[in-house]
Amino acid sequence: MNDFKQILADYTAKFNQEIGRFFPFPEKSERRVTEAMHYSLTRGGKRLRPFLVYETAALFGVGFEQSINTAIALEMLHTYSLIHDDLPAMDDDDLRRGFPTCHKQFDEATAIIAGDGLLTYAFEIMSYPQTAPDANMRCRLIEMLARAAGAFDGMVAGQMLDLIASAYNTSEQNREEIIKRIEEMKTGRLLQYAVEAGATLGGATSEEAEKLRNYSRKIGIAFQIADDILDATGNESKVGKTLHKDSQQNKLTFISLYGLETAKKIAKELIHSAINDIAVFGEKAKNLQDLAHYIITRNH
Ligand code: GRG
Repeated sequence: MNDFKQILADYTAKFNQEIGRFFPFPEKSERRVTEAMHYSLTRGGKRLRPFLVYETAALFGVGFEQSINTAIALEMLHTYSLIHDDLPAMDDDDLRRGFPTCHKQFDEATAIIAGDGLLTYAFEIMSYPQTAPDANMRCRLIEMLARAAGAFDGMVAGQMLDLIASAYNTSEQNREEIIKRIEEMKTGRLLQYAVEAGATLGGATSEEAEKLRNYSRKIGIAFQIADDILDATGNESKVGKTLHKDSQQNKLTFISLYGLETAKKIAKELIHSAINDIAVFGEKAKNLQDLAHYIITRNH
């Protein structure tokens, strides 16, 4: 596992070095928005989604340079969602990744447009020929990203359902369904996109893509359970954000549904099964398997 942490740290350092070349910072008054975009993108972040893109594409012999645009675009889109989620109208957070949130560092209006800027820029980057030389493949990657992030069963839909779910007064069975839908859309879809994009860049067969999709669905749920556990029991300085918000805001979570111990058990079983799903790729899938394990053992 220590080896894996080093592998992730090495990837993160390499990924972070690439960010600069996407930020020209024009000498114009409006550069404040690019500064805010860059600020949020470069203050911490585990880079799990980029790493998933890279490692999945690498299963098929695709190198760092060929996956970096997709990886950066996805991290930009993820960062936009965090900036907007932290706003007073949503989760109202002062701390993100151990630093002041974008609206605290700049101001609310700047944070809104910095999120918009990152979302838009993500799609611009996806359209560059360097993202994938084949235009049809680029189109497919862009459509998949838009769907994963969007309002029809995507991340935006998940956020909407999350915002209104605490008002629901429904049966246990419905609560379970609602939580699963929220998490699948809000957190799961971008993680799934990371793996599907890697598989697309690598030209995976439909059987290979299916194995990877199963893996990504399972790690997505386990990731959310781990996030809920960190919110309930984590160390605020390590996690880098304000904790215990789920219970304060009466959020539906896997812990509120199953209790802490059962939630931990479910996460472990999911990870075990996800690791099995990609065993067919042999030794090449070791980093993806270690990542699955890391997801439920991380402390931030
Ligand atoms: C505003 C449209 C819109 C969507 C927001 C992602 C999201 C939807 C809200 C974030 C709330 C939250 C804490 C979700 C739990 C899962 C999650 C996305 C955690 C953060 O991801 P990490 O742990 O973060 O990969 P880092 O900082 O490492 O990138």
